[in-house]
Parts: sequence; structure tokens; C-alpha cells
Amino acid sequence: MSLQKRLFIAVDPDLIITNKISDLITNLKNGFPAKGFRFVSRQNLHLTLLFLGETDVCLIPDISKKLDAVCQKFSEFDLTFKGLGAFPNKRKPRVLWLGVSDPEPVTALANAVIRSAGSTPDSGKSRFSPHLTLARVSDEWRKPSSDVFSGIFSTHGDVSLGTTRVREVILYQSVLQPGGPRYTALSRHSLQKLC
Ligand code: 3AM
Repeated sequence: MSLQKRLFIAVDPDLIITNKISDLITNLKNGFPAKGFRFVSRQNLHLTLLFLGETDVCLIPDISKKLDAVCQKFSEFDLTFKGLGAFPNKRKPRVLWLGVSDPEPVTALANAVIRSAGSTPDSGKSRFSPHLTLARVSDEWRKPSSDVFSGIFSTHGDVSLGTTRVREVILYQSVLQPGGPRYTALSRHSLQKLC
């Protein structure tokens, strides 16, 4: 049996934005102390470009090579985190996320990463919607009557956390553990420097 790792490809917010997101999560926890939220831990905050799932380890060098090739074609860019959103909707959220106000560069990068992995952007599972996951909501809390969610969106819906410079794309391994996933960077791929 071949060895597999659970992989995904992401970009990370810089330290200043990570601290601000972490403060926002603390505010959400204090303002809406609902047991049904599983907030993302500080060290796991990232914006996923593509989830690869269980992948044969012998494919990792090729994935890294393809990410290098993609990153040679893209320059560093700015990403501004703004606004709370939810999947599948704000009334019965399963995932609570932080949006971006300038989606074009990160979407172009994600679509190139998706293509390099052999998928077609904008088709079903691969469709990219830029977001940074803040929390996951357990099923018993996904009630339409819950005023917790309307409170969250009316208080923090327009939150504006500032801009991060995206300088690299990271191939992560995700190990699922009872206390939450542990993410390890397997390779880092620099975008082209801005002059
Ligand atoms: O950063 P987000 O939350 O968008 O939701 C998981 C996370 O993305 C996603 O991969 C990222 C790192 O775990 N993910 C996990 N399992 C998934 C699956 N089966 C998945 N995405 C699609 N299909």
C-alpha cells in the first residue's frame, strides 16, 4: 500500500494580520460564547487555494515543481481582509469566514494552481471562492432561529482587518487529530518580487 498524506495549498496572512484575526476570534468567542463553534487556532489561519486531499507521497515532488512553475508567473500581491461571510449561507452557517475585498489577484493565482493540479477552475468542486475560515459550526447550532448568527453579522459583518502582502504559496500537510488538525508546511514557493 502506498503512503499518503492529506495535502492542501494555501497562502498565509502576515504576522500583523494574523494577530488581528486572532483578536477578532477572541472577540467572537467572548461576545458569542456558543459551544457549537470550533474556531481555527491561531497557527492554523490560512487562505486555502486548493484542497488536494489524500495524496500519494511520491507525487509531492511533482506538485512542488508545478507550484514553482506557477509562482514564476505571478508577482507578489496585496490581499485585504474585509467582511464576515458564511457557507452555505448566513442564516444556517456551517463555516464562518473572513472575506477579501480585492479577490482578483488571489483568484487568478488559485485558478493557476487548480489548473496545474489538473483540475478545471470554475467547475463544481474546484470552484474557488477566496475566504479565510474562522470557525466551523456544529450541526445542532445551525438553527434558523438562532440569533447568535444575526448578532455576529450585525456586530462584525463589515469588519476590516487590513492588508497583507502575499509573498509565497505553501504546500501543507494536514494531520487530523482529536484536538483539531495540525498543519505542517512541506514546501514554500516564492512569488516574483515586486520592483
Ligand atoms: O481553509 P478552508 O477551511 O477553506 O475546509 C478545509 C480547509 O479549507 C479544506 O481544506 C482546507 C485545509 O483543511 N478541506 C478539508 N477537507 C476537504 C474536502 N473533503 C476540504 N475541502 C474540500 N473537500
